[in-house]
Amino acid sequence: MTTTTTSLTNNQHLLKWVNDMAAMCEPDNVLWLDGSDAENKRMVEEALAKKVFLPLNAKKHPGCYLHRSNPNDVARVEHLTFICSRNKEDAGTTNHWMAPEEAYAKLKPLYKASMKGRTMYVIPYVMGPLGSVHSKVGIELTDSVYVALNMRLMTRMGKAALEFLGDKNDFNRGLHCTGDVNPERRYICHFPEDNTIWSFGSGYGGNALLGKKCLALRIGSYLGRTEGWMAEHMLILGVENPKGETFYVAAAFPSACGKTNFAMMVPPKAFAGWKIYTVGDDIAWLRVGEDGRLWAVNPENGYFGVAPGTNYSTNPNAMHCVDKDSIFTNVAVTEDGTVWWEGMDGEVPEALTDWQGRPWKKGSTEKAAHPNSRFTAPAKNNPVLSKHVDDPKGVPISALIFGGRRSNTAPLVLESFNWAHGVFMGATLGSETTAAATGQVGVVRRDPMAMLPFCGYNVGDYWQHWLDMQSKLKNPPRIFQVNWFRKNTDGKFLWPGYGENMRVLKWILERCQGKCDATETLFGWVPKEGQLELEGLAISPEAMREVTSICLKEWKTELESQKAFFESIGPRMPKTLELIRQQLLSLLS
Ligand code: OXD
Ligand code: MN
Repeated sequence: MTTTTTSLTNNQHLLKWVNDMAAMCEPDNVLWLDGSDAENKRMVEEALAKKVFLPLNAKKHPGCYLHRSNPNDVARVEHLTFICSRNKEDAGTTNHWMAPEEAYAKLKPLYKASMKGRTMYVIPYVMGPLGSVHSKVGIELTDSVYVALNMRLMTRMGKAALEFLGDKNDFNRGLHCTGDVNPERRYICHFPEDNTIWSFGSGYGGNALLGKKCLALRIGSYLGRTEGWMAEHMLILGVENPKGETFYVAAAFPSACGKTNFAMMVPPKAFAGWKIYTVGDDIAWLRVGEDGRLWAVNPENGYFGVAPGTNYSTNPNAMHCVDKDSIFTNVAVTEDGTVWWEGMDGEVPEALTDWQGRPWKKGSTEKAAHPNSRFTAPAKNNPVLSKHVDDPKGVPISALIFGGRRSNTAPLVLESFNWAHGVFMGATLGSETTAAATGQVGVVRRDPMAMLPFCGYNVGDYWQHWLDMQSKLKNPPRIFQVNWFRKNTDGKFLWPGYGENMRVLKWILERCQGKCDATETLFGWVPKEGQLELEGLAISPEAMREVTSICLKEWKTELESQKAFFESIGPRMPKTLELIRQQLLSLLS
């Protein structure tokens, strides 16, 4: 028999749905989470008792715990992620599709009695600042204490979310069950028309923390189109100049291309008086304000960042974010119980326990931490957190930036000629793949607006929505394309990246303020010689020339290869974008 703690709400729609789901999953207990500190303490104790959490050195990592996932469950699973719209065409060619009735019928038997002997946690949460028109309520039902504790860090959850919801029926219904973590029985299904998510068989963040990729991006992008706003895979940051003026940009990069690093960047020494403030590191919800500008909120309340490569020189602020009250997933640990991952500061320790709990020795050919090992940290730990992060209005966006991981072709920075050309830049974004999703690493794939795995509807309709937004924007942001990953012929990175990206950001903001003119190329505007602030940067003139160069032969190949991608989108492909492609190509022949 199921026992239920007080439900904390009189919302009949919610009570009925929770009862229906509990009747199907048959948990021993249904536990409504209020978000209090006392509740958190109890749940951490439970996670430790069940060995879902392993203790770390409490002096060095106060309030932090280690989680080791099942080794078959370490990343998002795009091939098992479905958009279950009523019409197949509405999911488009870039998504896996299942008919809603087929998906419900397939998953119901898996959920049936799946929580016997377990607790079903009811997690009410808000994506976005409390009291904001931007924000949305979700309820996640999960049998995973790890998921519940992560959701506590990543969202605004508990009683405040129920108060925000009141008695409305307008909430995302998210059902998550860990099952037996069998990849053969793993499904991440989205039902945009029902505002519902059913996730089964994985405990990994992107598959199981339903507020993040599932609601804030896949369902969010669908809601955005229906309601006239945009959900994007973008960081949001504020830049304060020495005069004390702050400007905001939102930037889309594919997974594991350094969004968290960019969002928390420390400007180089030569930029005395410049400050960066983080609003968000992964997702932006964008709306047109009454002033005709684009305004952004970060729907999340924490960071689920990639650990390897994070250190005190690449991202000191992220290191401070994980100083306390954080969860580490699939990292290695030292003999004294401190966390470790490849790319950490200092010497590689002689001996470690690897991400799977096995002894590891320095010099081993295997990685000690999983390449997609993660930290979950509360935003309030961030030393450079923007003071507007809880502002219901959001922040006004001056520039939108698209960036991929490209060893060739794409120059350091390029400004679009106009909105439609900027949309084209986003639509054709290409990037070399990383470990954030399962599959081959290092091949170029098209990742439009860095949303390929996250767009909850037909990408052709999504691009049209982007194009249509222009008519609503009296003061549109300018659109730029950047590439921090260009390599020389020896395969070495040409640009130092990290904090030095501030130099490019400064130019972008000067362009937005109309402070400088630029050089026109066939594919966009680039900085005039001498315009990029290079003081204090050890980069040779040849490297600078190479990293900003546009090779017509490479661009021809690029534009030609975009043809097949555009054709693959099918009948909903906006003609405007194909015309831009043809026009650019014609300039080369
Ligand atoms: C993420 C991702 O975890 O994009 O943010 O994969
Ligand atoms: Mn992401």
